[in-house]
Amino acid sequence: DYYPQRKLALVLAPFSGGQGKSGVEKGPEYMLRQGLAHEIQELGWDVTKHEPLKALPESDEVQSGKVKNANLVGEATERIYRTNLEALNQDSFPLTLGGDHSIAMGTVSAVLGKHPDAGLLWIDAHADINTLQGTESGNLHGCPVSFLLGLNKEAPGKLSWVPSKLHPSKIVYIGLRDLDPPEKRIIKELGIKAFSMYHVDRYGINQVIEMALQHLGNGPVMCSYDVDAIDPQYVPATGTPVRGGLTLREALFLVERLAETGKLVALDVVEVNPQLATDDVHVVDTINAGCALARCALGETLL
Ligand code: Z70
Ligand code: MN
Ligand code: MN
Ligand code: MN
Repeated sequence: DYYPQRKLALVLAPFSGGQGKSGVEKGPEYMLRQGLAHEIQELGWDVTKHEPLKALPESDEVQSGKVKNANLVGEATERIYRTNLEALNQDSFPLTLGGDHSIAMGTVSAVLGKHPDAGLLWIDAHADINTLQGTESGNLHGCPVSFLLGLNKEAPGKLSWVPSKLHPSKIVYIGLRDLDPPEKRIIKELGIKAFSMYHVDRYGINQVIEMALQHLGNGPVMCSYDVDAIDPQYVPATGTPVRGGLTLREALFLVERLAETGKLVALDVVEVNPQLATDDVHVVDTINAGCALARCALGETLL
């Protein structure tokens, strides 16, 4: 058990600069309004709230080279990194609420700063492993893994802070179903363990998570959870919904199992975008799913 004192740092990351759709910066606010902080307290955690992106400068950049908002993403992710590393050093579990998935450059780097042997579970419909060369969209939320692995020789502007501490053998994907051709090539070349929705159907979610954990070995585990891994029938309010995803039970089972191992050291819940809902039910379903992921990862459903 990494957190016998049950201290939790709730890190709000209302950030949208890694992609083009506004509204994803509203994710933390909606999850808090749902009562998430109180729910976590009721699970026995001592919760402190952190807002590293307060007074983040307005971006005046349009595009720096091939990717958009490189300086803004660099500034935001470095702040998140510092906040999360400090939390980890004080024996707190960082729960980071996004925001788009570019913020994982900060959250994962912090965990690897504290626990160099940590494994990373990346739950997502997408691999987010595009390089500066390979990205078609120029959206940095499609690139964080390439930065963490050090696949970009020269990081533009303020992105140069990101340390490349992640070894390809220490990341496992679950839920993939929408990859760009260069991403498939990178995953193959580096031999990265990846369970797509095909594997979830073939083996079932229970066996997939066991294989994932076995691959990562015995050290601590971080989970970066993009809610678009879950089928849009349960999580419609997200920037890039892709049909054929995890059921809500499969999605929650994943983090329940992580809680059971006692090896989970940090969690991100990202890409909740309440503004992309077409009705109120969509907002409620999406926010409830995001909050349930956090609670289940913290042991709510364990007996
Ligand atoms: C695409 C890109 C992405 C999330 C979309 C999409 C990446 N591969 N990630 N939505 N969450 O733009 O690089
Ligand atoms: Mn993602
Ligand atoms: Mn995604
Ligand atoms: Mn796509």
